[in-house]
Amino acid sequence: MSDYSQIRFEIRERIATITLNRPDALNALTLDLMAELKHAVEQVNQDSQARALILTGAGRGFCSGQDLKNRLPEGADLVGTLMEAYYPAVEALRQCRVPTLAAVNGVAAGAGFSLALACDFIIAAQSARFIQAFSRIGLVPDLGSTYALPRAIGRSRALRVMMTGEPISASTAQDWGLTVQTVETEQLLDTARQWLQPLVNGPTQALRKTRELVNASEENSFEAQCRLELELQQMLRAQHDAKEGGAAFLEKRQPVFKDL
Ligand code: T3D
Repeated sequence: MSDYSQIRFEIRERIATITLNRPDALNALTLDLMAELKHAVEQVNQDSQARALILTGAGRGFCSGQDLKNRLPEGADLVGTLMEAYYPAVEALRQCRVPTLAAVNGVAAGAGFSLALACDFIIAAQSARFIQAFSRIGLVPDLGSTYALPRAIGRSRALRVMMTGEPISASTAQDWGLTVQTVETEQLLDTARQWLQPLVNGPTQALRKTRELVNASEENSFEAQCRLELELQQMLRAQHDAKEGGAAFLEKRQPVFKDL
């Protein structure tokens, strides 16, 4: 599957970009779109050139969540279908081989907000809005929002925006630490690429293991976490990048990292 119909995909100058591409519906999610998203993330994992991933949306929206004009019928197996068709795409983003950044160009609503939260970082255009739209239509947040949002902005703020459905503006998102930067809409993708440069040049494997450690810390005791840190440290010390990093320090030069 490389002829995508619901997304656009490119890898340029070591950065992969996946653009959700249903602008007329503000990039609402469908089974096909989620299958294409998962496939594209797998392509990134397999491409040794790719050192970072940007997820963004075509047109004026980032993603409006589930396509409300194209839902599973009442009585269908929502759990089975979406765990098979939607969850793997989100999990693929969360486990991506390279650092991931959501460049939120407009509204991110419902499960579209959840998709942004599945990325390591979010940069928002000034036109961005983040809406936990679920309660507005009598549903609970899904696609990982109840996991990721309280961890990102704290329980009270998360409950507030989930229960009220009130939009979070780009400036509030930055104040709350949800986003790492806010930029003019026209500069969003250039800024995202620049922001990612240190990570593109960074030790990809160690960066991925850092994310793995932070995720594991949600469950581990302090002792188990310290042990896991050292296990990963021991593994990394035997790899090219840690040897190169140490040598570059001693030789007073920039390291050239290669490990995938
Ligand atoms: O039941 C299940 O399937 C379980 C799954 C749940 C997961 C979820 O994600 S539930 C949450 C689903 N999403 C929403 O409830 C958000 C719905 N959209 C909105 O509330 C608003 O569109 C926005 C706040 C996102 C943006 O508002 P605005 O005023 O900027 O744009 P608009 O005029 O409402 O929308 C523009 C077009 O996009 C419009 O099409 P039209 O009428 O011009 O042909 C609108 O219908 C379409 N659109 C927007 N969101 C969706 C959508 N079409 C399909 N599905 C959407 N989610």
